[in-house]
Amino acid sequence: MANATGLVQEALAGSIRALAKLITMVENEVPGAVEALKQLYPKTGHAYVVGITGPPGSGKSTLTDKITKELRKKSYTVGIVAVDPTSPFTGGALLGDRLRMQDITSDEGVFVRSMATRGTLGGLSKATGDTVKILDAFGKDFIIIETVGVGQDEVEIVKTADTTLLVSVPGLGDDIQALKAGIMEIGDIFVVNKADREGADRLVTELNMMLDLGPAKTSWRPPIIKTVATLGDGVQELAAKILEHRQNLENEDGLAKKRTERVKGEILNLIEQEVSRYIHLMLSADMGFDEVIEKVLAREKDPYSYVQGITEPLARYYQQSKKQKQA
Ligand SMILES: Nc1nc2c(ncn2[C@@H]2O[C@H](COP(=O)(O)OP(=O)(O)OP(=O)(O)O)[C@@H](O)[C@H]2O)c(=O)[nH]1
Ligand SMILES: [Mg+2]
Repeated sequence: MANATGLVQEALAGSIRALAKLITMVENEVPGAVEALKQLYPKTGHAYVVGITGPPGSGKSTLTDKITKELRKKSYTVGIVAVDPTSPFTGGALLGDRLRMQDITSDEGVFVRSMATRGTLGGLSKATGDTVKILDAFGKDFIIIETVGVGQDEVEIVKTADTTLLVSVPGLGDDIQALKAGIMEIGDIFVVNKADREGADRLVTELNMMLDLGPAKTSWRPPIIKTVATLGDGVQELAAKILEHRQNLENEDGLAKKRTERVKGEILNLIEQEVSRYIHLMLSADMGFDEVIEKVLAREKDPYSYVQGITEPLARYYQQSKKQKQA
């Protein structure tokens, strides 16, 4: 706890070392992490967050590297969070990403951090969200979250993003199938990477057909951009589309709406987490829980009354607030 304030001050003054330490703190959920986040929170809200998701090996890191270079040309600073929900270690993923992002890691306007599974995916998405906040407070103009996969779980991670890029590549066959499984709607921009391979145009056509089938919710029709990330082909156009999407969101109030929803979700999540944390603390502390189980088993107690006893303060708080509101 003691050094949270010190680290926050150092980070806000520009210390990369303090920044990295703060991220490790939230990742490990050590005491003091929440204190640090509390202090950093007022400084957040400036960064624009871009999510990049797609199948393993589709070129997300290579794209991230190239997009970052485009943003740097415009003098934007960039934070990168590479999330790998499938890997229990950061080691391998980290090394690979470092190799692919070699020149940007030596650029002081860029900060790269890799994260891998720590316990639950829920924990990972929380750590990612917290890391984004720290990078935001640190002053990064853009934050790119790279995450592998096209499943519902990864969608959680991507929810932190203002603009989401869905990467696909020709020749995967089941790629379109995976996209159908309910994640098409999270894509603001579709990237067909490895366009040097056969089948890129067919994939573009297929994606277009699927977009036609989907509901047209807003004025933004997700564009489909072909890229060859390794050569940088199409990346300039892709970066321009990201900025265009941002402009569109700002014009249509979409950004404000997105951020309102995000804050709402965040508060609800925090409440749930805290309540569940205390319940588990209570149950693991020696508070006669075993005895309660015995009594419930013996039908001397019913589980409902026991739970009501525990949640009593919350119920009281609710009743009080309701009365105050009515008065
Ligand atoms: N031919 C071709 N190869 C590419 C292209 N983009 C990336 N690659 C190669 O594809 C491989 C995977 O690229 P990455 O950028 O690591 O892909 P990723 O999606 O980040 O991979 P994971 O993070 O492991 O899921 C590397 O060997 C890249 O050099 C491309 O446009 N064309
Ligand atoms: Mg990668």
